[in-house]
Amino acid sequence: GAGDRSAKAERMFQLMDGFMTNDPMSLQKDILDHVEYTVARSRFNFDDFEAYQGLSHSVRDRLIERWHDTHQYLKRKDPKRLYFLSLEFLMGRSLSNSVINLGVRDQYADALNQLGFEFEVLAEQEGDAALGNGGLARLSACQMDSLATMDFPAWGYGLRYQYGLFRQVILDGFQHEQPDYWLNFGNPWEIERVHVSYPVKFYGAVEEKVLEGKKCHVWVPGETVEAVAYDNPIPGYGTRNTINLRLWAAKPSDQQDMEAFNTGDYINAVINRQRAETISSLLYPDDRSYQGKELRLKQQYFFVSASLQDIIRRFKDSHSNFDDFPEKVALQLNDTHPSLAIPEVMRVLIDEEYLDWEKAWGIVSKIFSLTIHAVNPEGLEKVPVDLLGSLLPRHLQIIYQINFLFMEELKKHYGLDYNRLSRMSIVEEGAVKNIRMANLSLVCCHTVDGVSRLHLATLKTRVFKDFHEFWPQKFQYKTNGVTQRRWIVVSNPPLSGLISRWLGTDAWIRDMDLLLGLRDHAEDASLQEEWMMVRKVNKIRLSEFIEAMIGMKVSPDAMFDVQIKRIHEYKRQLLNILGIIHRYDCIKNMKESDKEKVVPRVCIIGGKAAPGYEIAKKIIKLCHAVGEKINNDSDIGDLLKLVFIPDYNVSVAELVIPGSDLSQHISTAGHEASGTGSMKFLMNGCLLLATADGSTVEIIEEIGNENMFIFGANVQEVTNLRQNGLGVKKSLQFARVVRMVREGYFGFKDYFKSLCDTVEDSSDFYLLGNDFESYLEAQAEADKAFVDQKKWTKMSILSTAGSGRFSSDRTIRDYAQNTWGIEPCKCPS
Ligand code: GPW
Repeated sequence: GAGDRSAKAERMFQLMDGFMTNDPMSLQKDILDHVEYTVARSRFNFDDFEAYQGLSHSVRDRLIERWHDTHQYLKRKDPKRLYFLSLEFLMGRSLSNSVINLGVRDQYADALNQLGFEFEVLAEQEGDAALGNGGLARLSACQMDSLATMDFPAWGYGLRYQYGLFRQVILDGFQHEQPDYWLNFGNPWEIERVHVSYPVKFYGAVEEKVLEGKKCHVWVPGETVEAVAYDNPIPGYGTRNTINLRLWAAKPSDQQDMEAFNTGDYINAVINRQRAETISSLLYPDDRSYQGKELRLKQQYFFVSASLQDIIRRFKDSHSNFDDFPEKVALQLNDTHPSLAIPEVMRVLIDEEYLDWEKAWGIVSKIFSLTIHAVNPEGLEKVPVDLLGSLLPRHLQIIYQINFLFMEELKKHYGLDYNRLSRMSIVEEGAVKNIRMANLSLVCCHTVDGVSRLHLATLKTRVFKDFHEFWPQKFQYKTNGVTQRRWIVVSNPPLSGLISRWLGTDAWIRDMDLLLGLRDHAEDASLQEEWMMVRKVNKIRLSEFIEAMIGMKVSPDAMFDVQIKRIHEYKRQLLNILGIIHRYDCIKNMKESDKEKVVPRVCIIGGKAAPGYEIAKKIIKLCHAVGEKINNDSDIGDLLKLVFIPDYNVSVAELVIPGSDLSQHISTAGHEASGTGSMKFLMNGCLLLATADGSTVEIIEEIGNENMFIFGANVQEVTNLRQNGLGVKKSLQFARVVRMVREGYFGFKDYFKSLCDTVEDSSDFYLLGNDFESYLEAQAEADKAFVDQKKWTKMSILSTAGSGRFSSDRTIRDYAQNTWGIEPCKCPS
């Protein structure tokens, strides 16, 4: 009875004091216990990896404790919750981030020292969780950190891929892909919940029945797969709140293939069952190009269906009808990838909860919001009607009905404006009929967010013009941000310490605007000196990494010039490489006496190309071919080096960013929706060389033009250039460097031909030729500034000082207030 329960709770609270203490003795005992009992190694003999395992299990225990407390508290308070649906989360490593957010880093470091281990060394044992491709996926991870830190009642939902993003291996300068079986050595950061599982249905047919005098739809599936939950605790910084990222894995369902078992084909039936697991087996590695693949659609529905069953079950635990659903549930779609959630909620409410269409629609139209990350129509998802109809027959019916009603509404408003109707229709007519997932989402979501101010402006005037005219109030933007916990505190401890000392507080870790306080000291000689020291330490660390990775020695006195991000034509890594060729050519043709004036540079490029993206792969090869030539040229020596960092990922970024002097964000204006890498560099005091694209426009407003190197055509000029034909203004210098590649100066003449063709006069869609001169000028400005180290350091301090706006805390607060309508709910500590 109730008495029993409160007695039990009382006893729990008494015991609590005995749990999880963080003094060095307890931590050591805890780590050793895990080495002995969890990892099952002898306490007298274990290596770094086993120590890492023991350590991470000890941290995991502390995470679980807070995670339980948070759930318990939220259950009692029952606030409106945010459910963040994303097909990708690029979490990277968890250990350092966890101990820092839990506030026990130093305690663990001491405890380990006494055991003869070093925290940093053990942290290096951890592999990355790479369940995502690039910016979109890392953004989800940063946002989860902010949601937890600011005590928002939020859950993340996604897929637990067995293979994360492929590993990039470079052979003879060519990219090869290798599988990332990241679960090989166990994953202490997840909690397997065998009892939290739901059946997910596919294929089959819809039958119409009359139940209690009402016409009903019954979906009889052709296949059922079980979704099993794996929970990943996400600790907030400076709070007890620890939220949950629930990832689903596919397992065979008990309902699967019963006939085969009954007819005695035991062996084949078992083998067949196992195939269910392929649904969550791999992450699609294509960044922003949509292929109409059935498995991908299955993944989308699988995670959407399981998540919604979970969300609705939780709601029904404490509510007897759906009237309050919109007051308790906000569903956020991270791009259109989870947009099947819309027809799925309609289906569940109508077919399983027996609400009528109007009532169900009334709920659906209040709960969904969407963030769009794409700029172009090519980036928007379309699903062939045949594919959708065979996999999810009932959903196709519902989508058609939504579209029918929407078209009626449009006709009332615009009359029979056929062109407009066909542009706005959810169904795209043509040789292959498609469902436009963006149109479906725009019709059903109460709010649609862009990821920067410029991005929203572009959406309004281009791809979503019609929708914006019809529903202007639906459209907002929330400029992206990144979490300073991972991108300063975890990855750059020396800078973190320096900032706190100079501000006299570490409160900036929860309130980034406080960094503005550094402005007052930007010209202070002693801050500048400390600042340069910290930067030097990080550059030395980076040069050691480069040497260990590819066996090349680089001088930490050179300017480290970095471009790391996915390889894409629009991001213009090719412009960077052509600029490097130009620099090489100049040095090569220089009088010996002039060489003293050259600012030595180490150019660093890193990033993955989608496996099927031929041109991107050629860019990687070109980078290696050029590097081969430059790095072995004795005329050049230390004046110029070109390094390609293989297998770029989150943990590599954590090391490279703090050690960079200059970073490049040089997309053709109008093509980068936001960009978030730039924000990480900015926080770490790295200067930006950039085009006026995406969030850079807003960075300029915070930092000032004079503290950055901005170049190239702006969005308006790009539009004009394309309208008036390209290649109007092409420099001789540009023609020369392209010719060098074309004529085989770096070898592989035939192979690079198609790459050169992409920037040839009339086909230079991304305007490399047009922007080249201005790019070189910006680079020359950077050289000039670097010579004056005092000036450079001031610019660097001002970069960090002005980066506060680009914390994901600011983004999330804005979403909470203006899109989701949720409030913090702080678990007492
Ligand atoms: F296709 N982004 C991404 F445009 O990483 F939707 N993957 C993607 O598939 C797409 C976008 C999409 C990136 C944007 O390119 C970048 O500008 C933005 O900062 C990031 O998403 C986070 O919003």
